[in-house]
Amino acid sequence: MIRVADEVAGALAGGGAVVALETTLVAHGFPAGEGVAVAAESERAVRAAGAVPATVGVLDGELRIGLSPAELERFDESARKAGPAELAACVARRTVGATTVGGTLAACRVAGIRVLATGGIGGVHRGFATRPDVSADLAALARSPAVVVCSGVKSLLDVEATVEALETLGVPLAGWRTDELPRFYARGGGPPLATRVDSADEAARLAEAHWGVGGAGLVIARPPDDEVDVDPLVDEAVAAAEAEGIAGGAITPFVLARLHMRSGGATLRANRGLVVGNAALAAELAVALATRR
Ligand code: PSU
Ligand code: MN
Repeated sequence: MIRVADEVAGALAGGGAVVALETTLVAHGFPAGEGVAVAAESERAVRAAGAVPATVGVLDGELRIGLSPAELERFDESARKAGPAELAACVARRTVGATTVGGTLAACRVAGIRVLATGGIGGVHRGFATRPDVSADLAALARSPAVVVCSGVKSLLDVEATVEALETLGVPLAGWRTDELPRFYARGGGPPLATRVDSADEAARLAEAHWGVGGAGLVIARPPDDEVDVDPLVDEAVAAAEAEGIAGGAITPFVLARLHMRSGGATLRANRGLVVGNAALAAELAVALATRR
């Protein structure tokens, strides 16, 4: 049921640096075709920093850890979004499963991968008090010993509630060269962060310490290099999703697509830049962890 690509298996066996990458953003976070290009660019960024990329997804009844360029092409918008609760169905029914952060963390646990990169983690959705919707990314973080490098929490979520939920679950949240949580498209503006790391080695020491005291997942939040001010557009897109009755796992792809359209492509460029930048930082961190061992 699980197939680890030879290159990834070799790196793991030799104690080398490996970075897991998710495929939900490939299939559902970008317009058709562009997601695959972003994935390929992320893989190149990981390699340039001296680590091996392990892009994760379900294909032909197997949870695949490490994909060839041809396999990556199969993650188009027809793929099922696969969080921890959908993985088994994708495997059993041989459906193409594009793994979310939570789904990708399952692969990290079985393969022993300690670092994952993404754009933004899922979290507590706005309006959760009347319509509960909390991403399975959070519970997966609580049980997976891995560092997730991201640009904070997507501002279409309830950012403050997400930060509280992470604390409840015992998931440390540290800023990359910042004392304030980035909000995906914006470099700052999120809640203040009690922990900050300024180098890959410092991040590696924080992760090791967390695992050493019995912890599991942790989050390193890196501000995007180029920010775009889209708060009013986010509010509008979230309202449009609600008005059109979009619910559950379809909310994030709907809102992202609408933002890409309404911002004239500005959010697309920002999203692409931050995903690739996070992959590069995750690789540096994976190298630092491998060096310390
Ligand atoms: N970051 C992006 N685009 C995305 C996502 C993150 O830039 O599409 C995805 C991630 O895969 C994350 C998922 O795990 O959204 C969370 O979805 P949900 O809220 O339905 O759990
Ligand atoms: Mn959800």
